[in-house]
Amino acid sequence: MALKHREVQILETSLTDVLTGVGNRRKLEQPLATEISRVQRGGGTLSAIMADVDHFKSVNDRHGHGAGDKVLAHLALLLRSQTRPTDIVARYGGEEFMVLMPDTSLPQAVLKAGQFRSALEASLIEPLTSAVTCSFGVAELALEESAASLLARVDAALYQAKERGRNQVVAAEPAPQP
Ligand code: GH3
Ligand code: MG
Ligand code: MG
Repeated sequence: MALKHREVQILETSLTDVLTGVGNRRKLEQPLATEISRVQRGGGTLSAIMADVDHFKSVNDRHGHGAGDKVLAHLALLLRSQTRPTDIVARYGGEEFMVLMPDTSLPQAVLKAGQFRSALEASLIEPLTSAVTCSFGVAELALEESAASLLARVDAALYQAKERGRNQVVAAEPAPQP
C-alpha cells in the first residue's frame, strides 16, 4: 500500500511543472485523448486556449530571469484560479500555457481567454513596473477532429494574435472538413 502511494506520488511529480506547480506538457496527453473520445461519442464540447507571454525575452533581459520566473508563476496561478477544477491547465513550453476546457463552446472559451487577458494586464507583478501581457489562440474541437489538428489550429490562432499586435484573443479558423 505504501509502495503504491509512492508510485502515485512519483507519477504526479513527473507530470508537474516545478516552477509553476501546474501540469507539464505530458500532463495534457491523457486528458486530451479522453476528452476527445468523449466528444467523438457525442458527449458535448471541448475547447482549448493557448497563451503565450508577449515579449517575454525583454522581461528577462530588463528585470532578470528571477523576475521572469515570477511572471510565469503568477500567470499559472491566474489561469488555475479562473478555471474550473475539471479544466486542465498545463505549461506547454517555456512561456506558453494550455488550458483544456471540457463542456465549453468556442464563444465561451473566447470569453474566458478575454478574462485571462484583462486580468493579466491588470496585474502588478513585483519587481516589474509595467504590465505584462499575453496573446491567446482559442479553438473548439470539431467532429472527427484529431488532437494534432486541434493543437495546430489553436497554435495558428495564437500566431495570428501575435501578428495582429499581441495582447489579444483570436479564435481559430474552423477545422477542415473530414
Ligand atoms: P513574443 O511576444 O513573440 O512571444 O516574444 P517573446 O520574447 O515572448 O518570445 P521568445 O520566444 O523570443 O522568447 C521566449 C523567452 O522565454 C526566451 C526564454 O529565455 C524565456 N524562457 C523560457 N523558459 C523560461 C523560464 O522558465 N524562466 C524564464 N525566466 N524565462 C524563460
Ligand atoms: Mg512569448
Ligand atoms: Mg513562446
